[in-house]
Amino acid sequence: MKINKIKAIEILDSRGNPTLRTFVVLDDGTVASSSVPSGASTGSHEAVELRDQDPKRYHGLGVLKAVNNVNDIIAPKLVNLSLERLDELDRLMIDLDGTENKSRLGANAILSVSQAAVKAAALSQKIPIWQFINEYYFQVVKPSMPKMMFNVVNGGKHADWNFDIQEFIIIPQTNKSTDSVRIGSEIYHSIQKNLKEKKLSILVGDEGGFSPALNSNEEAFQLIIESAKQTGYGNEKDYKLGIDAAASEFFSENKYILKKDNKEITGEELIQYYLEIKDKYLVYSFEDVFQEDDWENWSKFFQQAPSLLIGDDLFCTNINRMKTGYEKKSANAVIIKPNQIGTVKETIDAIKLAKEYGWATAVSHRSGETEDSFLADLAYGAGVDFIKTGSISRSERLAKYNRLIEIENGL
Ligand code: 2PG
Ligand code: MG
Repeated sequence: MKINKIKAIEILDSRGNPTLRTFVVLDDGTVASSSVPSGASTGSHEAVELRDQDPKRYHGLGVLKAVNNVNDIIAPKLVNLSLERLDELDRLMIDLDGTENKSRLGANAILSVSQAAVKAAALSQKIPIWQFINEYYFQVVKPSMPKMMFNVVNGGKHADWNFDIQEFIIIPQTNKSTDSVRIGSEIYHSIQKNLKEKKLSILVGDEGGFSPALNSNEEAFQLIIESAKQTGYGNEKDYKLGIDAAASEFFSENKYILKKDNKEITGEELIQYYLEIKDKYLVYSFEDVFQEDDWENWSKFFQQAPSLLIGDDLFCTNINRMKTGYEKKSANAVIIKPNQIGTVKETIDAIKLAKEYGWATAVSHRSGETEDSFLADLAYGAGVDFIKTGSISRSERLAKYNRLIEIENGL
């Protein structure tokens, strides 16, 4: 099976901003497409998302340059390439780009082709995408259902007015996706009911979680725990709690500024704050709890042993940063986002390295998403521990969870 044609177009993501969808057509008639997401609380070490910067279109956010890079530069090089050599396809695009951070062609351009090619290869072999990923990239790893991380309360840049902490997360303690979504949905609707009773807003943020006007960051935990209890679910027993602080977003001049709590504190004091909420609310998982280059506080906090300390902006799905984190003992888990690095091959390399280190792995969406469910197949096929694709509302989030339900049903 050879590539006959590659064509990218400009579509819109869940925030109504432009992104790419790329189609790959094979010589056996197979057609596959894939779309790329876009972050808001992006790490500064991520591969470059190429935007047009033309103020006359989409406030500068158009992606026509990236679309043209696919159609005019990448496509002519890849047409006629055999998909048996997928690794080579990614390598060719990396070389064609020629920069450290994919700033010439754009990681958005490159990833859209990379993902569409994987989908096309699976489709052409008439096997599920997860199976193709598993067989082609992993051999010894068994596919497995990840635990789901539902971001039921949204703050930070995803609901830009309220909590400093970006995500308040529940993790149902089951690897059965049908049970997991049910627990998530029941708790989500119990939160909604409680908010209504308190005459608080039930409007949702970018990732489908509520963002009510509570008085402190901590009150979000109380709301979740109470709502879950009313539905018969116990903290630590049926679900665990997590946060993604996205702390780079509230770090300024060496201080962490928690506006909601009226606090301007040092990294040392922030550690104490996390230890307090860990004990008080039994918080299990801590993601991006310090600024992305504040290695010192990451390591200090890690020594105080939170159960799960996850680097997202800290690592940016980049094996070089992961190596530094391993040496400095900064974390024991990593967020995996294909668009932070720009190819499927490099994403898989990051997952493999994390497994080698004994770290937990969490495949993640971005706050600007599309209806593409590639991530679900990636998570299952790579046998990662967790998948984080938002709350339990909004179809661009549910597309991934629903796909896992299909996979569980052998579809
Ligand atoms: C995160 C992500 C996804 P964004 O920080 O983990 O939730 O947010 O895509 O805005 O970087
Ligand atoms: Mg994050």
